[in-house]
Amino acid sequence: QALLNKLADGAAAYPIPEGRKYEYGTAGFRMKADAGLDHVMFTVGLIAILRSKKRNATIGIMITASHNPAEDNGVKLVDPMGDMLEQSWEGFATRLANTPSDKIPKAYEALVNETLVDEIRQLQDRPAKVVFARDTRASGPYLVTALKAALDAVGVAYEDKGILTTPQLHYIVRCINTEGTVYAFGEPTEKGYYTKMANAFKTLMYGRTIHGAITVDAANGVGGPKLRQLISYLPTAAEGGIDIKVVNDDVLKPEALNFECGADYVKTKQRSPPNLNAKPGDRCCSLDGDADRVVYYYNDEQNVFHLLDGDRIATLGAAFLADMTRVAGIDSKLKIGIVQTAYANGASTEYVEKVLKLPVTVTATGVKHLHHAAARYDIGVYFEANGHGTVLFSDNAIKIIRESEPKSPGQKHALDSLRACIDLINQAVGDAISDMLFAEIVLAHKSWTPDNWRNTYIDLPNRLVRVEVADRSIFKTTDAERRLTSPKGAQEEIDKLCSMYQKGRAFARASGTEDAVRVYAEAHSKIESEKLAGQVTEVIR
Ligand code: NG1
Ligand code: ZN
Repeated sequence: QALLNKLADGAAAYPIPEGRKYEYGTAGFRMKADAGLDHVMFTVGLIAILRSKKRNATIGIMITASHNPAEDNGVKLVDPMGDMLEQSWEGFATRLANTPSDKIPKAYEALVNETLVDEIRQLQDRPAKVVFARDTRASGPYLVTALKAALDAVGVAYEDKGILTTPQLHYIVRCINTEGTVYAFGEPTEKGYYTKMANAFKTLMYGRTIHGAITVDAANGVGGPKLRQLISYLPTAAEGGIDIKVVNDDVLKPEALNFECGADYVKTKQRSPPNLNAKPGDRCCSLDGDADRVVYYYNDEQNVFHLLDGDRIATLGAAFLADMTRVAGIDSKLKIGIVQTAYANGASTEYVEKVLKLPVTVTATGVKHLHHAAARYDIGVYFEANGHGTVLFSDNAIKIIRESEPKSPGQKHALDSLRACIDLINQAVGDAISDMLFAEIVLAHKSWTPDNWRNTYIDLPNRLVRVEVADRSIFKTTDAERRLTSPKGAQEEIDKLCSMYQKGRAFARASGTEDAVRVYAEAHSKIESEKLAGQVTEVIR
């Protein structure tokens, strides 16, 4: 009863604004920071407590709105291994968020009974532990207050990790929960994150040279200061390391965040941030606002802009890892594969299957789907075209890579490199900074320029359209969102249209993050891809 009173008092300060509805979507909860997100924060704190008791582990909470404008914010939960909240719990989070403040004590009690049902007494008495962090948004500290109010009302142990990138928080959660086990992920601190990555980087750079500087656009977000810190742990180019130029790293001017810069800007506008001033051939990349996405790009000698997106990073990384396992003589023991979504360019899929000769799995949009599919390979490389992704090594792969005895200096070098990859790549979640270092290393190993990288395959011209419809919920899909099952007849029409174009491929699906339907089309030429996109838009409108 005392607990219920405390919850009632705490929740009263954070009412739901009139008419507001919340949903835990692909990116957690996300909205204008002052539109009732404080109420959500309070309820998320309670869900984290239940989840922590259920899993008997530390649960993470990340406060960020990623690539959204500065006035937005959001929150998502991190499961014990540093992965996204298990899907079956998203519904609990949504339900509690939509509960008015005065009903929260009763709703919490009901959720205790529902979620901790198995061995109810034991689970309820378990101590809960929560860690949280936020990006650089101005609304962050206030939202932390609302979160703490819930944690204090129940009286659980928590740690405020201050400002971190999303992947850094995921890293710390996984470190805490694996400490002292054979799966120990590292030291659960920010410094531990930098040293683990820097040591792996040094091993991988042995005998290699990175040519020229890499310019990193940090979207004026948390990635800027964090990347600067990492740089202090890395050898410079003169020391056989890397020369990183950080731009757009102003985190003091709130409105600069994601404004005319960042991974989402570059990917959707297909152009470089206007203030970059890179010369032809210079490698550039852009992080998003919480540094879990990265895309590469450069201008060629004719000053034509070329994007090297998530599909490219995936093929680059997979080619390297497949080569290394071959040189190490362990390729027959490991199943390597790539996971993509329907938005992956058809040319990339063909390149993976025909040239790299690796299997491709296609999943629904949203990293949690890709992550789970990648976990079914020994080495699973997953990326969304927008630059969110990573590589997962199975327990079996880690064991084989760690325990294999090299029979030649070449094998030793390959095994050392693979061991270092396991540490360099943030397996908890897609990590822009780690992915960027990985790409730089692979380019150095292959002695590739951005032109070499781009010429591995030529993207099919494509078009992505956002279509406003009266009710997007009528659009139901199957086959990894590539085919519509409803409305009736729509898929047949899309099939007919696709068959009229050389290399024609198109699909329509309801967005999980916006009130719209997205139409994607690709074809042999730019004009055809645009025409196909237009025709499919007509079908669904
Ligand atoms: P939706 O809105 O469901 O298409 C978008 C991105 C996803 C993913 C999520 C989460 C596209 C086409 N879709 O999903 O890749 O990143 O946001 O942020 O880019
Ligand atoms: Zn992000």
